[in-house]
Amino acid sequence: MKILKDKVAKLSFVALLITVTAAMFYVPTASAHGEKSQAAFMRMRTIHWFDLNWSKEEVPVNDTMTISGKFYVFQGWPETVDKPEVSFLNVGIPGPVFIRVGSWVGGQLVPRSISLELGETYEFKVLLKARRPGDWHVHAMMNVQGGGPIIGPGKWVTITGSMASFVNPITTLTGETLDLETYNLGNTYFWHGLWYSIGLLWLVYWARKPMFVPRSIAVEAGKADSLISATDKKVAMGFAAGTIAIIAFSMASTNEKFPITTPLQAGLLRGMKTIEMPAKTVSVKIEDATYRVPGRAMQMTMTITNNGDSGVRLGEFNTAGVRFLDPEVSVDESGYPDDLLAEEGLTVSDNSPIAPGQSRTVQVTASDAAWEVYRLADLIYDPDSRFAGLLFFYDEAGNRQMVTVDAPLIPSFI
Ligand SMILES: [Cu+2]
Repeated sequence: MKILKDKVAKLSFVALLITVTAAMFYVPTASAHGEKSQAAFMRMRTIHWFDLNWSKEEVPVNDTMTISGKFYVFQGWPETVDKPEVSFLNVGIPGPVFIRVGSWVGGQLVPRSISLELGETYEFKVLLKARRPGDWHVHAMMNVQGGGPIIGPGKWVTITGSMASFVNPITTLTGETLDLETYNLGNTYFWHGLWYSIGLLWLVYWARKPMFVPRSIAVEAGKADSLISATDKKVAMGFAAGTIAIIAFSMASTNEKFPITTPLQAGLLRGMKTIEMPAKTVSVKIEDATYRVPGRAMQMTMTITNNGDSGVRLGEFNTAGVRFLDPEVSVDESGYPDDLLAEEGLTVSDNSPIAPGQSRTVQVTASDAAWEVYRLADLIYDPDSRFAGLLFFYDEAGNRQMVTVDAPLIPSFI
């Protein structure tokens, strides 16, 4: 009996070891970083990112790359997200694995928060400089005050080289060239070290003598005054005067060394330049839209009217960064992230060119694993079952036009 018990104990121990070891070696790679868990309707009804481009997929340390593209600020902004009157164009990366050398909206440098208008389309660019080697999922993103982070599509970018060689030089208006990676570090360490030591010195001065029980007894016996000698008082005065002297002296010498300094530059940037989108010649009416639960697709019945002078075909439906394409009409050449690109995800019941002046009602199905992987299917849990997205139509000459759609999205159960 005892032998059996021992065996069981031994085996359980081995099993435990194997489990722990397996857990240590199992490192799941996260392929999305926050956006999946956000409410689906919020992702579909806030900012639509499109025409995104990551200039490189591999960058050595100290080299730069850009993320550029456009974003449309959806007209039917959700109530629970503050309007993007104070927003900040950010990048979603795990810490400064890149540094942001510059970011622009409509050609204007935007180091500060900006004001965006509902219903407008903007062009943006972010210039990044590689700092830490590794594989990083780089997102464009917008922070909205009172709303939170609105995360754009992310793409994997590899940084090669060594972080030790990273430099961040800058030339000030006083003509000095500095490396922001290390600038002023020694000075910061010195002053913190100095004041910390002075604090310790003060403690050590008193802690040389017995600190607690004898002092407590002396105070209770009414002999508290005997605990602080004349020398103690002198030392205290010395510390006080010394502290004030060091502050006054170092402040003066700092002002002498850096005679020109400015306050922190801050404040909202308004009046951002928008893109004038070409006048729309296609109008779309969503008759109804449904999605199956569970399922990987959504269906729309839409009436498309072509008021232009060239036949048009529907090439793409884009919602929450997921792009559903009809390969007969539109093919991605930008290297868009695979997990968000449904190259053959868009099916139109009749996608022959709609002639000028003609109107046609079609069934459109947007179907891809991304619908489930990016949890757009989780709209079923949202308090507002409405979707929004971008439709891209192409005329015979290949000109593109964007039409925004917005309608209730009704679940159907199997
Ligand atoms: Cu990510």
